[in-house]
Amino acid sequence: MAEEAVLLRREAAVATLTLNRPDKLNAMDDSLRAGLMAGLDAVERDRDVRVAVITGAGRGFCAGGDIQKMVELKEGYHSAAFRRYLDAGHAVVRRIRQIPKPVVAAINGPAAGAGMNLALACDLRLASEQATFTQAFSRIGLHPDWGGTFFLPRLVGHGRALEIFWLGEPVTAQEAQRIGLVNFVVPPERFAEETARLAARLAAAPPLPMALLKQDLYERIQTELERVMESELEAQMKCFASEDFTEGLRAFQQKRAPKFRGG
Ligand code: T3D
Repeated sequence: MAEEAVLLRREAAVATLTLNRPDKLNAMDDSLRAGLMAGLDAVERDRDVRVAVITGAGRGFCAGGDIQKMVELKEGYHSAAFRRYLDAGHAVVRRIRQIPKPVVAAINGPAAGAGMNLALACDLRLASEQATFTQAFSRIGLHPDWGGTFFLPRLVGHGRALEIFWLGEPVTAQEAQRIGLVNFVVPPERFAEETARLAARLAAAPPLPMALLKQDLYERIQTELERVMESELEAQMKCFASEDFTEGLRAFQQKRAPKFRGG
């Protein structure tokens, strides 16, 4: 039987969703997106679960959209298929924000592209010192998605956000904490223990005010998030059709620097 793309484990009131494509640093594909949605649905349905934790198997958290999958989409060039693919990612973001329980990103290693924005969509972020955060989109000729253009400037300010988006350089865990991108950074050997400790603290809190606070804070900005995700989608459709995106994908696969010509 095929290994599940997202593992769901429940311990006391904490549900852990583990992204499980470790050989690809948990790069996002259809099975992983669907697994995340199913896991989040289960978290919402189960009255005994009070906290969800999203983490990655192996040495990565999530390397963003699967490059091979994007090559296939680009070769077939179906804009409707690409729109569905992007919509499915944005549905995960929406789900995380709407679940009336805390959702914690426990970032064990590299988080890149949509993987970084998945972490930003969560309510709190705890990172291992081995984690890195990369808005890798510009490196392959794409626009940020998964709500990244909404979340990142709100956390770190517009100037820093543009630097991170445009240069596409990895931000270390320590720097991420310094600029407000993550709440907690812990040494790798204490990562599991500290994740469990944070989740247990949240699980012990009174569920009703926790839920009402999340709803209250996010309701005020939900319309803006929706508007931003729609404009991300339109921008991404344009980038998807570009020659520079073809070059970005090719360069990643050939492990060389891309040469963008503006086409
Ligand atoms: O829902 C949606 O999916 C929407 C669409 C989203 C669009 C995006 O997310 S665009 C951004 C896509 N992601 C990237 O461009 C990031 C690509 N990866 C990296 O830049 C680096 O791998 C990392 C910074 C994440 C980590 O670097 P490092 O040095 O620790 O690892 P590595 O050696 O680069 O990668 C290890 C393996 O994972 C490697 O395979 P190999 O050579 O050992 O066979 C590499 O090809 C593979 N891998 C890494 N990222 C991806 C990937 N395979 C497929 N897709 C990836 N995104």
